Amino acid sequence: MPERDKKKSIGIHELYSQDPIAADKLLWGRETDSSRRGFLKKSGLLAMSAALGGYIPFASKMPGGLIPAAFAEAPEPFSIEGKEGLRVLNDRPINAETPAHLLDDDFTPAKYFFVRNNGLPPALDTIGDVDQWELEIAGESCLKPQTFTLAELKKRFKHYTYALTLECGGNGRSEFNPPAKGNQWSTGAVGCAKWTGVRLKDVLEACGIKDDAVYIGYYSADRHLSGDPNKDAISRGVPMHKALEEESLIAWGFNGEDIPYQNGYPLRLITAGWPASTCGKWLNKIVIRNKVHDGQKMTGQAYRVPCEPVAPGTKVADEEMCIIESMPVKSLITFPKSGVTHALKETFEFRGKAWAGDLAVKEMEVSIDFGATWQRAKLEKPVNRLAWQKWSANLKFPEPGYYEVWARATDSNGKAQPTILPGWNPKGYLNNACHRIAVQVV
Ligand SMILES: Nc1nc2c(c(=O)[nH]1)N[C@H]1C(S)=C(S)[C@@H](COP(=O)(O)O)O[C@H]1N2
Ligand SMILES: [Mo]
Repeated sequence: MPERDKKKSIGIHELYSQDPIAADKLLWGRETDSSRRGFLKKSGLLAMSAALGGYIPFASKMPGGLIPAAFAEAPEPFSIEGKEGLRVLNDRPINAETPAHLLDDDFTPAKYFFVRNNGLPPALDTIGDVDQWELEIAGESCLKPQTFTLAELKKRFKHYTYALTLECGGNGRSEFNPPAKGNQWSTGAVGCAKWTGVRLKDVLEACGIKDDAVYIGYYSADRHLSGDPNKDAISRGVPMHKALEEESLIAWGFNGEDIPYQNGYPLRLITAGWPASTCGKWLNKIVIRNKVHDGQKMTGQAYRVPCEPVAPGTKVADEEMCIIESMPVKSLITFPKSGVTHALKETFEFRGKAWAGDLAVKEMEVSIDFGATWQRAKLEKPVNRLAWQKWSANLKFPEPGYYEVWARATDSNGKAQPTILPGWNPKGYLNNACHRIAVQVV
């Protein structure tokens, strides 16, 4: 490629990654201030239209400081055994998220299911014969502690299969400001697969639950990053009422096959609708506790948010942080891929997924004018409780130009996703802001 063309191909995207303030200045004619709308100077508007490849019909409605979705995505090289097309955020431990357009399947295939590891997974060759994999049930509130092999679990208890949505509590963290430490997930720490296993409830009841039981906790075969063999990477849990739900499973099956290695092969806990950190992978022990489980990442500030809302940047004492329970309502546009070019005359079908933690989604809407007006989308029922729901909307655009399609879900309690950002919190959890994609209409 000639030197001159190379230079030209360094787009606004690279500029954003190298110098976001300069990029903002170029696009917006000023430094970022997200509090105003319709501030675009003529020169900034022209520069932005040129960079986006077209006139922006709803420019006056664009919130100030908004980075157009067309620039906000960056594909990166990738290689994790058994995975494809994921965006790798970290390789020690492995953390990789799924681009929205790869979540278009009804149920997320193994190769696209995100990976969030806190430590070092057990080496495959140490897992050995999975029929002999052991699960111990114990804890101070367990009447008859017992150990089952995977073969015994399968033989002794009834099997159940449910489509269950798993989302990391930190999904969306990258948008918080001031930034929160941790994996900078954009939208892709979520997936919905058909999990097969036995009900946690049946196994716990077979081992006897004492009257004073309040919580369960899991222990797993992965190890802490420090390499300390006695330190858990993570050991979390849920209150008894969540543990005893119909859909809480001890699972070995994933879309009819073994659970993928990075997702917890051969056995994992599934308590869907809550932060996926409650779903222990490479599961080898469950304890029934007479107090809130106090394992690794249950205490301090991990997986907790301020009990009362705080101003961005506030330091919050541990006692004022509350454990995250059900995840909030959220949705994704999974088709088309952001950046699509579309002919003006045709109606175009947009589609995606929506979920709402322990609740169902009752309404789905889309906007083509930066959230100024909304149109109702078609929303399907979940295949079972705690499975994500499919939605679709046929859209027409008034004239050629750069658009964004925004999607907004409302849960069965009437709570809708925020259009820009929900409450800031120190660890950057629970960002359920509306997903948006870029669309060029020509
Ligand atoms: N044993 C174990 N279980 C674990 C984790 C882990 O690191 N080790 N990560 C948790 C977190 S924080 C999340 S978000 C989910 C991720 O599940 P996935 O990697 O299958 O997508 O697993 C949870 N269970
Ligand atoms: Mo997570």
